[in-house]
Amino acid sequence: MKKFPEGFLWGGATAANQFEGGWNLGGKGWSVSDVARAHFDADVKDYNKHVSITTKDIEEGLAHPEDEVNYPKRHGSDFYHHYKEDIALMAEMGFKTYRMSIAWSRIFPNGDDLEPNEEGLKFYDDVFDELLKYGIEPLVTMSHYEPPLNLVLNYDGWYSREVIGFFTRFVETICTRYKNKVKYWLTFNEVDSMIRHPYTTGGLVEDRFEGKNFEEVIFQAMHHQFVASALATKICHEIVPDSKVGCMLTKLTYYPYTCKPEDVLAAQQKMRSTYAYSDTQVFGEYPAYLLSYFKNNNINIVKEADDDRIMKEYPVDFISFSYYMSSCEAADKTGLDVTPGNTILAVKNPYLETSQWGWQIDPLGLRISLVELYDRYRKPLFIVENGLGARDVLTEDKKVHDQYRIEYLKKHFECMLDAIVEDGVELMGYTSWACIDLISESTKQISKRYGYIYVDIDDYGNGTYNRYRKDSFYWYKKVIENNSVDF
Ligand code: BGP
Repeated sequence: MKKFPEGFLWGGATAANQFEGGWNLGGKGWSVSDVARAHFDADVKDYNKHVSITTKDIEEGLAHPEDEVNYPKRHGSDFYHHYKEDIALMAEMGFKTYRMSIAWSRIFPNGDDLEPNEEGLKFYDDVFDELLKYGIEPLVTMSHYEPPLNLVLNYDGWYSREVIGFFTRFVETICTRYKNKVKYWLTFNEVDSMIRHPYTTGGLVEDRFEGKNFEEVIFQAMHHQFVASALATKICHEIVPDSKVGCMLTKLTYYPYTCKPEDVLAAQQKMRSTYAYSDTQVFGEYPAYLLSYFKNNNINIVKEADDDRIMKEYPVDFISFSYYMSSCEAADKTGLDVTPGNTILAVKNPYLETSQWGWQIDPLGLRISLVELYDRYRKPLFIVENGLGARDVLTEDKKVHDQYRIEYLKKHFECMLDAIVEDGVELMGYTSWACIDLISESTKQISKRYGYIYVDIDDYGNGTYNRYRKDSFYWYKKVIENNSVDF
């Protein structure tokens, strides 16, 4: 029987902006996610188009503070009031770790405040204490689509250099406060996603940059995040000497559509939409192909004298990533079938099935991704998001028979094992997205469910918020117990 390595960190993942709720409680300020409207996967119709939010969208969001119908993320799954029950359920499944994020606007409601909000700090103290009570190691994302809205409205988000200072103040505050409780940290969730959704990741609203090259704006903001991420790593290591800090990528695997060399080249180039970010954060400098891209596209990044040194001196300790799907790439995509993907429009692979949302299911692609990343970087890897979004049905006796999810996960776990045992990949752990149902990022609805635990609300936030164990709950518990998928 093949087993996972001893000490393998099994667990689950969520993010405050989709799960926590309590958006206006305990002194929390508005975050970008509190006013973000739904953008459906199907809206991404162009291969290179990003998902945009306008100033008008934000104004509408601000004008309707009680609007639960359009802004379900404000209430999430109400972890804010359910954390004890939720953590007890995680413990029942045998979790070794739990990935969550700290909502920046709960600690610094406006982002630029001089003093942190004590009530916010206390909330996460309570959450971490509860986790540690069960021996569950917290894995904390510092920023998961949660820049405080004030930083958008008064600073233009991460485009402003000043935001680096606000972020490092936040990092210093949370590292100091939780230094005896949290050892594993991630800086920016899916750091590469700014190019696909500049608003949620970078607080960039396109219509505020009229007359500017918006791609240059995005890369400037990105540069600030790279510097901030390196500084966060430095701060974290200084305050918590045994801490491990990782970057977090969207691992989108692209296959050549055919073996025509032009298609192979196209796929190789497309893979840079992930690698540009890991190369920079692991090697501490921009890769040559990205510098060429800047040059050829007249993108001029404004840097300060120390930026290159900072990025070089404080690379990440490990690489974490989300993995949901793969796509194909061709030199000429005219006429090829397409399907929605994780904020991309994917080229359909005739060998793969898709989820109910069109995302292509590809367990072997996970093994391929693990090998690619490990061979390229020789750094420990951590899968911090993977799972199946499905329309689950709660039966009258409050059960969810999600055999399809078990099958999806089993195949992915087998591929992880092969990568470890056959390919020698160093994999620290796995946290499935999302261990408890939460609001989907792309649809802003809960009906795209990922959890082992069902949350009884509908797409408009109506319901009891009761939690129910799905069939996959009992299955995952056994995986963790046996440290294997054979039992
Ligand atoms: C990742 C994000 C998550 C999450 C997940 C699933 O890209 O980091 O926040 O939501 O995708 O996507 P969705 O919710 O759109 O199904």
